[in-house]
Amino acid sequence: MADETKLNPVESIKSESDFLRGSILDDLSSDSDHFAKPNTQLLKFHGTYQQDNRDQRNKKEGEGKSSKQISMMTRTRIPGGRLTSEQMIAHLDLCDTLGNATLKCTTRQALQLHGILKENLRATIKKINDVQLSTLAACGDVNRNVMCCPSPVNDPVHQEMRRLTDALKDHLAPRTQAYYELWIRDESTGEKQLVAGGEPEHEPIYGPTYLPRKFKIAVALPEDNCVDIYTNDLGFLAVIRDGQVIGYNVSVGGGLGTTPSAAKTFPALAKRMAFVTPEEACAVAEAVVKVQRDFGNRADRKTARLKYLIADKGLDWFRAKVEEYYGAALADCTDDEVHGFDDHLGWQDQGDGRLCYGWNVENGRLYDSDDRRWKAAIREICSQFSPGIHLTAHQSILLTNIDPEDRSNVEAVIRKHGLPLSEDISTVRRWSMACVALPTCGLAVTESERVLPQLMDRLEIELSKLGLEKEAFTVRMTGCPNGCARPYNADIGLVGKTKDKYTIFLGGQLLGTRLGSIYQDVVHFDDICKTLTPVFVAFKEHRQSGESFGDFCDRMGNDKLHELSGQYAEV
Ligand code: SRM
Ligand code: SF4
Repeated sequence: MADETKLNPVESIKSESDFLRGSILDDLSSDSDHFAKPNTQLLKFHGTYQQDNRDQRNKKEGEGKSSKQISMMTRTRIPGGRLTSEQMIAHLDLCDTLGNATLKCTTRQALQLHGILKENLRATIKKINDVQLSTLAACGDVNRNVMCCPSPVNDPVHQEMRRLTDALKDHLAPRTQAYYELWIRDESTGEKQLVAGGEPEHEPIYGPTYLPRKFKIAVALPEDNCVDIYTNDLGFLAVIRDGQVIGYNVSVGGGLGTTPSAAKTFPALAKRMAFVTPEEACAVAEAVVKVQRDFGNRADRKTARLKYLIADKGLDWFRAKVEEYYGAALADCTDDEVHGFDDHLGWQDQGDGRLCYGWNVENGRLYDSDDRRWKAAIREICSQFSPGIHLTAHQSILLTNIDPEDRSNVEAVIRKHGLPLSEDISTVRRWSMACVALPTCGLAVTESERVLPQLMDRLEIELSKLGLEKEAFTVRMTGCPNGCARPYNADIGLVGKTKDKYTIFLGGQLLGTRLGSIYQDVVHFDDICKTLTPVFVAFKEHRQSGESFGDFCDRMGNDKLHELSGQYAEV
């Protein structure tokens, strides 16, 4: 058990780092293929993780060698997932020239490059900044990429939500000049500079040790919780009257990471705390961040997220502290609550004479193989039609601002490169997603992204035999219990437990408002489909009219589900 009086070592790395500099600059000029350990903690704030190729690691160990093939992952922060064709092409160029030739659309509407060698890291980050994007605060103990519904509709509601997303991103951005010095400034210009006005550097919101842990925000609307608002530390759910956003219901303390062996850890959905007007939202977000900064656990990183502070002290205490920091009492939440979810896939009218195409990218991975050429297709679409690119929280892409006359031309490019249209994909695959896991993620205990497509092949057959192929439910897989593909509130969550084996969670919900519970533990990958099939039969036989798969599993409860599926497994 962590000593609650002793600060976690990451805290001194932060406090001694001179606002996130550490000795990264020295490491950058050395010949070594990797960064020193303390600097790897600081690099996260700059949007970079040091990783090693786990496939290669196994191979080398087999040959009796231990050397690792080290490279960096860089994550570009893209508020609300909105970027231009040029910015997308710049990332494709980078993955081809300096990365591992793939690009990952993440579950938080960002982009990740993998396989960047240390010697190319500066050029990579510089190029991302050259196209007006940034990796600063994409990772680390700060507010990260702010999520927002990616719909391109330009009504007052979406405009206001986009305004708030950008305002939160700016308001909570780290102020350190370290990022500029390390990655952007011309190397030849010499010494560290003081910020404008010659003032010593400081972080007005975070302070020198930043937050105890990562911090995540999402902005959603009741009819469309596509960003999974309640899995975030802080959520803003739009309250709409007469077509205008009059304010937001603020939720606090969501987070999914858990360590099954540590009972003190758990996934949690955020709790609804208060109502704020659009004008109050940024200042209240700052107050929430500051309360977590001052009272969050800095001894034990396993229990340092905001959800543990709220579980420990209670929501009433937390709200009172936020009001104290904000300087005024807050109003109570309105009755407005999440009641819909849109994955935005397929053709949609933007409402301004233009079209948007929601394009399903399986598990968010863009690559070119002999028969499927994602990168080539996107390049061609971006160069020819110059659409806006909006990334969804389900690892997919919306192509926006398409001239209706180009609809069939866009489809033709997609097909030409061997790719399915969203309309060609089965419902179960459309609603599935997997985290990165092997070979790059250092925390993975099982495969995820690389095996989910095979499981989908099997589930498609079984669901169609049962006539359930049109049922919409979420299947989300992760390679460890950290929950990066948000499996715990999915209808079916598959969580890597130990080599090739998964814990199956059932009973979450498409709307993202309920956590599932463990149905069966330590199931081999090859047995997942045959474990789930009797539950599908039970669902078909005993569901109530219109009931979703997750709702059915939740209503039945685990004992009854096992009893029923036991009967059907024998048939
Ligand atoms: Fe995550 C750590 C990938 C969304 C919870 N996550 C990691 C790391 C950086 C592994 C590490 O620490 O060494 C993974 C990098 C793998 C790689 O090779 O790229 C990683 N997380 C991802 C992404 C790329 C998954 C994906 O396939 O899309 C997502 C990037 C989002 C982004 O653009 O910012 C990603 N991670 C999430 C989410 C979902 C969300 O935020 O909506 C969660 C659950 C929500 C939450 O935060 O609780 C999530 N990731 C974690 C955790 C557990 C945190 C905790 O409180 O315990 C870790 C481990 C940690 O922080 O110690 C983690
Ligand atoms: Fe890695 Fe685990 Fe996150 Fe998957 S869930 S990307 S295995 S940390």
